[in-house]
Amino acid sequence: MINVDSIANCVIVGRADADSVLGEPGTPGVRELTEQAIAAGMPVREILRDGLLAGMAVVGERMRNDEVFIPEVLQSAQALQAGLALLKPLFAESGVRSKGKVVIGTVEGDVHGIGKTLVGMVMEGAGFEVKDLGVDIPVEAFVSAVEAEDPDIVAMSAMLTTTMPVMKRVIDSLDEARLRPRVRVMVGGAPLTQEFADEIRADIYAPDASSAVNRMREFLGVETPV
Ligand code: B1M
Repeated sequence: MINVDSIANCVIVGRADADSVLGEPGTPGVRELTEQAIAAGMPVREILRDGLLAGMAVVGERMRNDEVFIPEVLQSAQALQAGLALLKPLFAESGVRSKGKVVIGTVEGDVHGIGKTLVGMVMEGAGFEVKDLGVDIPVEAFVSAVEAEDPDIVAMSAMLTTTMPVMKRVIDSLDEARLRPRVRVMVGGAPLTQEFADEIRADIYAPDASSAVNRMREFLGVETPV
């Protein structure tokens, strides 16, 4: 019987798989436990929310209190990503036609990529074509990607209060390049608010992955919320 708390605990200690030197030797890591949970029919949402993300929430709290530092947080991020990779195919709706195209990335100066990747995965699962630019993406690279890819939505993530202003620079640059009428701008990330999104003239703000998809569907006039 799989206990979702054991997945959370492995994320907390940074045990990506059974070969990891971190955590309890001889016990499974996130990869094996996630495989077992999937095989046992545990809902993806539960594995994600109560296992992987619950573990990372504890790490975030410990980081805030200076109880863990960058090397430990990186190990936890890698452990979480080992589980996320296994969930990815399960998000996909089979045989759906593209409902729109999204270019997504984390803004310059910010290397937090897990939330952005998750949002992209859920969008893909909901039938959107997603071009993931990665993390620490310069302003000009967002503008060039809009020019080259002609997406319906350009989606930006920021996890640091210090990188939030970069989103406004991207929007201003899209204006200057006269690309703004062609593309909707979506923003998200833990420190953001609707107020901030309004202030920088973003079209869409979403606090999490599923509301990101729902808000995008509303904007593009695509039905069936997730
Ligand atoms: Co950093 N970090 N980190 N970190 N990190 C935070 C964000 C922090 C809140 C930790 C803390 O103090 N408690 C804090 C930010 C404080 C602030 O500015 N308000 C912080 C800090 C300070 C830093 C450094 C500056 C630390 C230092 O060097 N002293 C440094 C900065 C590096 C840089 O970017 N230049 C740093 C580094 C790192 C690591 C590299 C070690 C690692 C990232 C590894 C990686 O991504 N590959 C890391 C991590 C893992 C975290 C925490 C612990 C977890 C983030 C995460 O992945 N969460 C984080 C604390 C926390 O958030 N609890 C923290 C899981 C993820 C699924 O959630 O990213 O929130 P999240 O995404 C959600 C929503 O936010 C939303 O949907 C997602 C899914 O529901 N969302 C969107 C995200 N993007 C969206 C886009 C959308 C819509 C919704 O539309 C486009």
